[in-house]
Amino acid sequence: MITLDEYVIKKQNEHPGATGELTALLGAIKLATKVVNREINKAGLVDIIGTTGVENIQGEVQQKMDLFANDKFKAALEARGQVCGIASEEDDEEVIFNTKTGNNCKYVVLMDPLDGSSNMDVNVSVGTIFSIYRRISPLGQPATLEDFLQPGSEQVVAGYVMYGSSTILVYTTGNGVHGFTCDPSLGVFYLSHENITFPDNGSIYSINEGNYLKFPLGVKKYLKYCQEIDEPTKRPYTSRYIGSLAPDVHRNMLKGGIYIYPSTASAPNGKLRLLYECNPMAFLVEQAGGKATDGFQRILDIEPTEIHQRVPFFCGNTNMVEDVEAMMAEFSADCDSRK
Ligand code: AMP
Ligand code: P6P
Repeated sequence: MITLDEYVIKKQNEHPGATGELTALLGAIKLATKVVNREINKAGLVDIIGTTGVENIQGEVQQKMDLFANDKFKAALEARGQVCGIASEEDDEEVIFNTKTGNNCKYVVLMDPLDGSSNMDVNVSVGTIFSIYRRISPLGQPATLEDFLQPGSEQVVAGYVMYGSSTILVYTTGNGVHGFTCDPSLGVFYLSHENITFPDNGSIYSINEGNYLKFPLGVKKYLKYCQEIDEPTKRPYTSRYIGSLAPDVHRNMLKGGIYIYPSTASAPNGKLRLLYECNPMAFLVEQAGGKATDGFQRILDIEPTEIHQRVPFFCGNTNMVEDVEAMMAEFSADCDSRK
């Protein structure tokens, strides 16, 4: 049983010039995860569920736990002194650690500190999603907005923590996807899922079908394809949708499936944010042998223009994503943002 710390150090040693800064940064994320996990596990007993009554820049009412998680991750990252700035779903703008220490750090972190948090009120799994980039602005200076607006292909690390029946931290540095499950009696993460890889085929589709009438025709055609009876292709597929991105993607990576949050008539760019939801998930999905697009182009190739920009999101088994991409090309080419 190898612990997360042992695994990370082992991987650091495979990079002779490594100073340990990235290892320390991953340690800060692990620490914050434990603090958040402790609160989530007693959510019904302490005043941490429900909303703050305050709206974030997304126009969404912030959950009390959103702000708690955001504060804990920011505090842990700043205290560890490996990050020059953070961009978070819960902050309107990027947070720059403009100190001597902060300005000399080479990484920025983008995160959704607690995704799907409204599920917590009903004891359904929620997640933290994070992404780490090397800064492009010069060391010794404060981080700039450009450090955060890099394409997802530049990510050094992407990961999520799923607070569910167990607490599991899953991450990639570009050499496969690896999962570590927390032993609550010790508070230690142990390697439990090495080299997570999509099965060759998938038969689960994850989408909020309540929005069906507002979907692009290509998505409607794909949903009907999923529901047709066809023995050789194991259809009808199974519909599974938790309403929390990390658990939905995690299940599909392990069992095979596709997650879709498309554009709708009322939300032409969909709901999910490129920088701290879609890019990290896309890096993980590709590293697990899958595919992630906006229906037309690779998510990791999209050049970001703003911190909270949204994109349509299709991710999962490569063959399943390509099936829906073919229908988007045939029936919804007008939705292609590159046109
Ligand atoms: P560092 O000097 O610690 O910032 O590491 C320099 C580079 O080495 C990082 O940006 C990664 O590309 C790689 N590296 C360092 N530590 C690790 C690790 N624990 N796991 C994977 N890659 C690492
Ligand atoms: P809807 C949670 O708010 C989230 O960002 C994802 O975690 C989840 O997949 C999606 O939105 C759920 O959105 O519109 O189906 O409730």
